Parts: sequence; structure tokens; C-alpha cells
Amino acid sequence: MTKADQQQIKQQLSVYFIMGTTNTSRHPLDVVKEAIQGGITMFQFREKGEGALQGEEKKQLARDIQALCQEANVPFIVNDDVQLAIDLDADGVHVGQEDTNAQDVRQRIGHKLLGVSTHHIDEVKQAMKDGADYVGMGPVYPTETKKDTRTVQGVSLITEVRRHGLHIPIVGIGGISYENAAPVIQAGADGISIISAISQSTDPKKAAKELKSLVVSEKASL
Ligand code: 3NM
Repeated sequence: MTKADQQQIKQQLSVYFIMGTTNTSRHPLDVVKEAIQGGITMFQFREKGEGALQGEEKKQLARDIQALCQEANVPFIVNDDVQLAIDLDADGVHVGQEDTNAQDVRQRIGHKLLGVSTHHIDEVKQAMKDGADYVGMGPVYPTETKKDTRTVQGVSLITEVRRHGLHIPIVGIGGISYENAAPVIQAGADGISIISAISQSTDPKKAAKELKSLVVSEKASL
């Protein structure tokens, strides 16, 4: 990957909104539309958990959200479901340590974006070897959204990875909100991944807008 590509990815990670139908009581398309209006810089379709859509319903919702993202030039990433990402020609795939092996995913998706969740510096190094374009690190703070997370780690791994001089794009995840986002960027992350602080907000557009201006100003202060 060229340096220019990496700079672009770092930019796109700034406010990385993740959502599926189980993360909102509203129509998911309305929430995504408003989040886009607020200025999210990347979107991940994560249709998981009890009551999640399956099969053609899942695929159709993914297509509809992808269309909104394409219109706004927001990269559309699919969580875990590599085949769906290929079928839809999504912009990328995100996998966890428990999901499909990252090296295999890289082989299947070619030049699409590949994100990998990591919880230890060794996993970060492995993800880099496997061809990850960016790594997620979390949970930074306690979260109610995902039940099977690892131990809350604050910004310790972000700090450690930067101290080791690793330049891979990083996004923090887990319990991040307007109130606690600043230390994540200060520690060296390029952006914040958010579910509930946008999807459960009464005003997703405003929430996204506020998060965006916070990240922009924190990055400018470094
Ligand atoms: N992954 P919220 S935490 C999807 O630690 C996910 O890897 C995590 O949701 C990890 O912004 C998490 O509502 C949930 O806390 C993030």
C-alpha cells in the first residue's frame, strides 16, 4: 500500500459508524441517512445478534444502505460476511479474531479494504502480515452493545502500538461517545468506531456532526 492510500484510510476512519437492524428501534435506512448527513466518514454493515435479518432480507438491506453510502462517497464495509461483500462489490470487509482468517479474506477480496479487530500487539503485527489496511482496538470503554467483548483496555493498546512505531491506521471501538472520544485520538488512533452513540441517539445527524468536529479538532491539535 502506498503512503497516500494509508493517509486516505486514516481520514476515512475518522467517524466510522457501524450498524445493523438490532442497534436501532427506527428504520435503519433513516438512521444511516441522517448519520451520513451529519458527516460520517465510513460505514460498516454489521447485521448480528438476536433478531438479525438473514438471507435475502439481509442482502436487500445491505444493498439499500450501500446505495446511500455510494451516493455520499462514504466507504461501505461489510462485517464478517465475506461472500456478501463480494456479491455486492462492497468497499471492504471487517473481521474479528473469531471470524474468518484475515489472510484468507485478503486472498478472496483482492484490493478491497480489510479491517481486523485486535486486542494485543501480536495480533496487530499478525494483521499487518495478513494484509490488513486498518486495525480496530477495543473495547476502549465498557459497552452494552456487544456482550462478548474482551476486557476493557482503555487506550493502552493504541498507545503501545504507536510507541512501537507501527503506522497502521487504527480505529478505537467500544463505549465511545462525544464525552470520552478525545483521549482515543490523543493516544494515536486515526478515528473512532461508533454504534450506539449515533444509532441510539434521538438525533443521529447531530450526534455524527458533533463527533466529526471533535475528531477533526483533536487531530488538528496533535
Ligand atoms: N466490537 P458501542 S466493542 C462491535 O471491543 C464492537 O471489539 C467491540 O458499540 C470490540 O459504540 C463493540 O455502542 C460494540 O459501544 C461497540
